[in-house]
Amino acid sequence: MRVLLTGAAGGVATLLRPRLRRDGRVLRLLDVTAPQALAEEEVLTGSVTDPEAMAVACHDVDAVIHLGGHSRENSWAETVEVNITGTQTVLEAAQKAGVPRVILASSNHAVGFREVTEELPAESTPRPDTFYGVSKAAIEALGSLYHSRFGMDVVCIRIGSCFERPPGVRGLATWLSPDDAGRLFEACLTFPSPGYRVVWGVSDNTRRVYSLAEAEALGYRSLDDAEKFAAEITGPAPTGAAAKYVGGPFTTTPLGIPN
Ligand code: 15L
Repeated sequence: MRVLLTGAAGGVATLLRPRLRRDGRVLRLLDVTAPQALAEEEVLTGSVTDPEAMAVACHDVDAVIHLGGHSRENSWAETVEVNITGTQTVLEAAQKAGVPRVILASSNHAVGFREVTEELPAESTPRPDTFYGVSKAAIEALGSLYHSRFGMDVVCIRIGSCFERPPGVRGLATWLSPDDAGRLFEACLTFPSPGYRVVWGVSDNTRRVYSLAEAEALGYRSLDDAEKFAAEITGPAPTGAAAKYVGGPFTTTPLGIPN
């Protein structure tokens, strides 16, 4: 099995790569700057916005994990080009190459203006908090289109906060631990014929507000809880809009300004 990772030099891919290694599986890494290959990894340099580079990258691939793109707020033009056009380019290349499954890295910011309530369903309709959030809602729509038109399996993961440790007090609710990320992406890679799905990417945190049911239906079982870091995490708890809404501080960040 060969799995293509776009954005392979980025933070989430760096956490995932060692956790997705399996006997008989080759990880093909693609990014604009090449990461150093580990055993059973292939490295390609190129942009997700380049159809030719994506055609080469998708050749002889069984699944794509699309992590490439801007991971924070940026100008509208950059966001459209890299995140939306880039995802369309990835899906088009995958479809043309006959890749049966694509996993798309969506984000909590696609629904950042939904109020924090218990067990927010994964398929809640978009309420983006930034241009970045709009791009994540758009990639979910693109995934739906490519599934419906071409029968590709497409799983969109609305990632909370995927870092080594929960980033701040909000992260105690939104954290996706690296090990749980490995378990979740593995479930998305291997669950038989998922069709089109949207799931939350979150650990089973005591303060969690995102539903786990949709990811658990794919076989994911979280074994981590951010609460074990609670005593070490100092800093102010979110207030105002940052506390009220799922997107936290993204709900007040200036639009279109890189941060
Ligand atoms: C995201 O979508 C970002 O890519 C990441 O950097 C974090 O800010 C995360 O959301 C979050 O909400 O914590």
